[in-house]
Amino acid sequence: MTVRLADYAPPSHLIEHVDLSFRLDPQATRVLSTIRFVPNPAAPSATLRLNGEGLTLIAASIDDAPIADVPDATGLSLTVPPHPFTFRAEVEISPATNTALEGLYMSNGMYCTQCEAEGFRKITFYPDRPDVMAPFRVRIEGDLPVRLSNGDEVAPGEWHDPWPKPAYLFALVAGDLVAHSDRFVTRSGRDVALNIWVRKGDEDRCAYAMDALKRSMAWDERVYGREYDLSVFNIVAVDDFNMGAMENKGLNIFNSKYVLARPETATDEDFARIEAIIAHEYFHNWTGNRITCRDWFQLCLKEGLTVFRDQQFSSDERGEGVKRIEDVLTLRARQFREDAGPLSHPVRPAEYEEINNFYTATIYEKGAEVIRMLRLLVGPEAYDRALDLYFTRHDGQACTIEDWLTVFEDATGRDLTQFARWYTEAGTPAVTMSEAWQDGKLTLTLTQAAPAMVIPVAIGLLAPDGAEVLPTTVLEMTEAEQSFTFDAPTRPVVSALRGFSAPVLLSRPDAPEERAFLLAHDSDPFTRWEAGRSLGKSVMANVILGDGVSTKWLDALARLTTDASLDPAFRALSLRLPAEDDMARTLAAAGTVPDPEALHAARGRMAQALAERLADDLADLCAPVPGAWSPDAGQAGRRALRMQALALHSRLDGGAVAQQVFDRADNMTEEVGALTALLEVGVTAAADTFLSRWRHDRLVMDKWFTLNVLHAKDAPAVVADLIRHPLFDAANPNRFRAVFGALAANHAGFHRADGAGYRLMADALIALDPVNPQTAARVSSAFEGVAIYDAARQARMREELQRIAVTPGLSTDLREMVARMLKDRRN
Ligand code: B3K
Ligand code: ZN
Repeated sequence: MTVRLADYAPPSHLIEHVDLSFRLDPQATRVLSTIRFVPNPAAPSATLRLNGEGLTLIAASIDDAPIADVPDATGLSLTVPPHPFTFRAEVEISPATNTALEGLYMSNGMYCTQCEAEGFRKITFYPDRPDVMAPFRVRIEGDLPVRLSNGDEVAPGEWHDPWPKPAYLFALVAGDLVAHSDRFVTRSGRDVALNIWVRKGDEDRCAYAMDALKRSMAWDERVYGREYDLSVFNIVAVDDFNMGAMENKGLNIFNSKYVLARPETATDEDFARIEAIIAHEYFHNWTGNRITCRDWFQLCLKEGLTVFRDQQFSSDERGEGVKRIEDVLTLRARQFREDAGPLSHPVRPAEYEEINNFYTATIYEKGAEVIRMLRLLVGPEAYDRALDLYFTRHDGQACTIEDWLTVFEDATGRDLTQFARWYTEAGTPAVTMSEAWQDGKLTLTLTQAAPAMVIPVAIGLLAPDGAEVLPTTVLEMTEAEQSFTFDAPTRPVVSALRGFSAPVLLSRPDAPEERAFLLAHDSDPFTRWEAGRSLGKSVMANVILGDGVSTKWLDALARLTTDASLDPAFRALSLRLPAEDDMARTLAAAGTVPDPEALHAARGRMAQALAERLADDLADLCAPVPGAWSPDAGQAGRRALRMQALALHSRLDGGAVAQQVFDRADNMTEEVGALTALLEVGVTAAADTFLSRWRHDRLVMDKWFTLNVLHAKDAPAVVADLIRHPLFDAANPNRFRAVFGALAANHAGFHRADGAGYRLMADALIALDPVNPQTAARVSSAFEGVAIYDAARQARMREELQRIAVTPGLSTDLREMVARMLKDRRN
């Protein structure tokens, strides 16, 4: 059934209070609910519709009078009195057989929940929509020692959450768990107990997440003036989880992958991601929980804002320039890709079949970009004022994007009617920039297609000696074509879209010399890196056509890589060649059909040429990182550069140095880096060593599965083998993604001409769908690039999508995804 924003209607009833009792049992958990309903004067109705799915109704009553109404497949319709009343129900559910991991389910003997977006209806009958908010009291009966829910614990296994919340923020956990505990005193003096609950044996992997949590709490007080509002904050690590983590009020539930870390088991990237996700979920306490969404179309209200906040936090903690480049890499790899294909949708969509399919890069990452632009346009002080107003005006409410924009209009006096298009228009705007220099004046002309968006284009001007003659200045584009003029006695070089000031595709006349100049001189880290990236892409395009690898590019990159005055993290990022998937889309946008094998070969030739060019410097660059191991950004950057250099070195010595690094590694970053370098040059024995070292560690084994597929010469053959491995478990989302996410990420392997990659992927999705539709639907976006490839590959991909589409009993989740991808017929 299609759900439309235009059909939104307020709830017929509001809730004063909810009381829940759980009698836990793997196959027959009883849930008793007592709900005090009050008619909503804004939408009076004599009937009340409650959502409910897969529930066995034992008994129900209204004001103690038993009801005879019978539930249908999606809920229960009640005839209700015109005054406040109490609804009671007892239902039975079976957490042990809930493999979809939505609602109440079990993971390694522990009970846990996932309710966002619509999982609460699998726990009991309820108006499961975000604009119905209520305080909850929860009692958990059972013999498990640790029983947790939202809010503060009022008696053992009994919890009270005074903050009204929608059902999607409800959580329950029960298990034989141990806590890593600490405290945080808020700036107004509230003493908060902090606990990270894990399975026995994982206690020594919690310290970093705890540290990140305390830094997040302090940062939100300092930067946004937001304090925590309960006396306890619990985090639980769960092995079977469909996504990264969940911001349930006072009880965040995390995929164990984004909590557990020790230097020997987690890479620097894992540490950075843990820090960002811990912050993200914590920040939701204000942007999501205290102020929530009126309906799921407004999802970006909480997600875009919270991603923006976690990006600001990581940027403050780890350094702005490098963080921005990393964020743009993710944005382009995921969101630009999504926006260029059949799954493209606006930041605020107008309709959906299954809301879980809309937890996308567009809602999250583009949603954050829109807020970044807003802040750039109004300035940081006005942004802070608007946010203060947002928190005071809307605390305790379920809001819309209109509410959000109105706050900015009221706080700044600015009209945001045109800016609001960023929320309703799908697709990545294309901007062209041309320049003319005459009579001591430089004129920049910018164009965009209709309808014109508000696009902040940050620029700087550099003199021929590299000195900055115009510091960063924001040009505000509001029309289809606009010119801006600057005094310039000598012709300057334009550094454009500094800091990636807008999520657009900027094209400029091709001028390799200017890009080489910017790569050498630009003071803005993003545009400097971008200059190198676009040079790299044009080199790759030429290499595909049979050219040699440009020596100018090699020289420029070698100079930058060996410039010890530059941040190693920046050098490591610059040394990373454009990804094949990114390059494929770049070629397609320019009208060339990408050939995955040719692309892979070209990238390999560039890496080989780079290794040869840097031969004399690689030994130095591969030298151990000095000092005791620490997860900080400085050391992580040094390790990143070292690992890049090691991969190049392997191309010259067949992996000899990488093997030494692998054998001696005392941290996972270097162990994985060295293994990657070895696999890339075909030394697979190290993968066996890795397996025997780590076979009992589930999170590290996910890495082993991924690396084997990602660096395979013949990914489909490797995947076909791995899914028969005793440690493969399709029902565990981390393991499934470790293999099939990696298959999709191995560009040449997935797109193998005979279609073996497509077939394996489709087989896996068909098999997973009845078990876990959410994860199946998520991974199916592997096919979203369908229309950019040659006719034969397109036909093979469509054949597989079609085969999925006609599978009997397909979930709404996967059906919607496949139908959208099959509609794509642009070629
Ligand atoms: N809000 C959750 C995501 C829920 C996904 C539901 N399919 C995590 C987050 O964004 O913080
Ligand atoms: Zn979020």
